[in-house]
Amino acid sequence: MTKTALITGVTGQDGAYLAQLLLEKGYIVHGLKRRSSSFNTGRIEDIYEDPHIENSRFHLHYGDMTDSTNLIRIVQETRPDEIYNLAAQSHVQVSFETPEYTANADGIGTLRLLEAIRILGMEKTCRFYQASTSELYGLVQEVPQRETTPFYPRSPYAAAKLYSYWIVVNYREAYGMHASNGILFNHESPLRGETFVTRKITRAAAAIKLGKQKKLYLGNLDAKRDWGHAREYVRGMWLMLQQETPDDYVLATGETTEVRKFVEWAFEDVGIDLEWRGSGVEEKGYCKQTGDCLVEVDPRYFRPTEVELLIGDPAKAHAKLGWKHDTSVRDLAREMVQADLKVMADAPVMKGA
Ligand code: NDP
Ligand code: GDR
Repeated sequence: MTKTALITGVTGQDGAYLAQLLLEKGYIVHGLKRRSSSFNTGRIEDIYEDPHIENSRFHLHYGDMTDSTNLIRIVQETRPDEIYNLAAQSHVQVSFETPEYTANADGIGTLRLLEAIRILGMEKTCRFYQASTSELYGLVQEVPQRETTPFYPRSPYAAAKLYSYWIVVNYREAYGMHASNGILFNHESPLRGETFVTRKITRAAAAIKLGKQKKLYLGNLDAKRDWGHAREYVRGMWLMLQQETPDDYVLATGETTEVRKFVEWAFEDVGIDLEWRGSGVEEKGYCKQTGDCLVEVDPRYFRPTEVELLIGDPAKAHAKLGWKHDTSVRDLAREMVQADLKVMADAPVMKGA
């Protein structure tokens, strides 16, 4: 029988990969899309179908995680077998600027969706995936981080996601819902938002190479992240909802890399040799041997509280879901740089640095 899925956050990085995967598997896919004054469906252009064509399997609905009645109506109309809750204000630094909105969309938004399922009496027919995050671990308590590691959120974003994590566990236990948390470590791709650090770096390296940008300013270069490929992580989301019983799983590569290393790789991949100049207060950043510094640290990108080290242990997902990552972080960087060289070739010269 054809399954129906509802994806919130379908216009984001993960939403686009997940929608594609589910369509390939024969699902009917409904996506929640925010009204925006500018175009926000670029990532799903390839799978978009004209709603007028017969037997279309991909449908978009206007909605917002801050609007209960709209969520209830969309769940009622679409009657999904599976809901993937990916919508969120997902930028950690921005959450310090917009903490209340982040709590509303990323925390209470999850509750609104779970309540929609309950109000419609779908607790036993609709499976639920929650986009939980390695940011829950925050201040290091244990490495590598696994499902049993204590949480210590370090941002309004992580605190809002902590609420969502626990409300999902609670609804599972209270109402017998098939609701699972995927505790996903950072995952990137050519579709990654331009202000997350990997994409900011690969985009800038490409633009600098093509003479369209002069300099890249970054924040904390010492932070370490466990970076995997988004396409592989959405498969893990799907696998969680195919299990007989719901549960919570870490998806990670088990390898961690400094932001500064990612910078070195990206510039290496566009053929620019950089060397580190200065140290301590003299610290200047990455410069060309003969002259200008191309990458500099700007404290405006430091966070009030930082998550210094993330490295995940995906053993449970390996054993129970049969999930594992394939793409190494080095290959991921290469793929993103190659994609950005194409994107930036058609881009105008960037204003400012
Ligand atoms: P993106 O930022 O790329 O996408 C977020 C999506 O949520 C977009 O479609 C966005 O819409 C939508 N959205 C934001 N606010 C609202 C709202 N109020 N109502 C409805 N939709 C909204 O994130 P990713 O794809 O990278 O991540 C997907 C989810 O997984 C997020 O919840 C994120 O927090 C979480 N996560 C991500 C990880 C990662 O490394 N990528 C790791 C762990 C968890 P629009 O396009 O209009 O902005
Ligand atoms: P993160 O991703 O906060 O881990 O959240 P991000 O790429 O924003 O930052 C990673 C690390 O890089 C440091 N950094 C910078 N970050 C940004 N954005 N811009 C910079 O200029 C910069 N310079 C250094 C950061 O301080 C940080 O340590 C992502 C999001 O996708 C979340 O939604 C998700 O939950 C987590 O990953 C897992």
